[in-house]
Amino acid sequence: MKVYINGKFYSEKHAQISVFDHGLLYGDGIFEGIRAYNGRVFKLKEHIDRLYSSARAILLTIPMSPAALTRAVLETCRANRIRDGYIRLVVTRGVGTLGLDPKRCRRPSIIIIADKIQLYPPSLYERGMEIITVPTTRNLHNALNPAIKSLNYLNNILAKIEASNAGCEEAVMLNAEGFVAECTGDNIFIVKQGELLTPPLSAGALYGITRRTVIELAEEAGYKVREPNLTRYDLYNADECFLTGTGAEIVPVTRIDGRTIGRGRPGPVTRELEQRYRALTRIAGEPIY
Ligand code: PXG
Repeated sequence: MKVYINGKFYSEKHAQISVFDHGLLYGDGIFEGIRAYNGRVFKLKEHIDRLYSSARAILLTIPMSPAALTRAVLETCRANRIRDGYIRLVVTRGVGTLGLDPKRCRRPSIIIIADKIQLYPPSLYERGMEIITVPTTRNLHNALNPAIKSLNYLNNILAKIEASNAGCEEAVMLNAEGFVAECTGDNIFIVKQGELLTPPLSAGALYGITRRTVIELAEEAGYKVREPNLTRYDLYNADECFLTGTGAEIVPVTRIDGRTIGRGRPGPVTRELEQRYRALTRIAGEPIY
């Protein structure tokens, strides 16, 4: 594997970053998780745009234009002969000193890793996932805004541990008001009487690129999509439920907090959207070669 660090490629063994990098010392940085399908990078522009939006929100100037960074992502895919895979794009505040002050960090570090993707087992997509709401609430907008895809993922990791301790793969995170926000690495949707409902971004979710794509696909397919605040009651009484994310794509959910959702099997709307999403990933994206 060849890893891109600040304009150069390193072997896996030599791909190293300083212990004084504020990405490590303070989680001071941002990232994107991107997928390649069939020799194309899916939704690359959207991921690059979100990375620059995260950077702006934390006052980090990426020392490279979006066009140059796009070229670096494609070059990293080529260097690793990627046709289908997973790309992790990381920008840290850079090497500084012990002490929070980001002014001590002279230059942000840019890292690009292109690897194989680790997927959930196929049986999970066939049968559906069981999820649980957890005690750890989503970060407040005024603390660490959930729209920032920062290197500080402890909020999500704590929720993931809580789900895992309860024998579940994913956690539903509520916001401080008790409304549904999202899961630890996925957005959440329900289907109710033929309509698609997903929490508004103001409820405390990442501006998910898969979420947006699924909304567009659903509207094309003739479904009405709304973004109201949702409570756990709405989840329990849904006809169908599914999660969306770059890594997971569309995951059917069949049990929430011990309640069976719909008929306890992945529903027809979820299946239709899965098919439409898969069809899009086969043809769309930025060509690598
Ligand atoms: N919410 C959170 C908190 C996320 O981290 C999503 C929603 C879905 O967003 P996208 O834009 O991907 O549809 C994410 C994305 C991983 C991994 O390695 C995690 C994500 C994406 C890719 C890989 O677990 N999270």
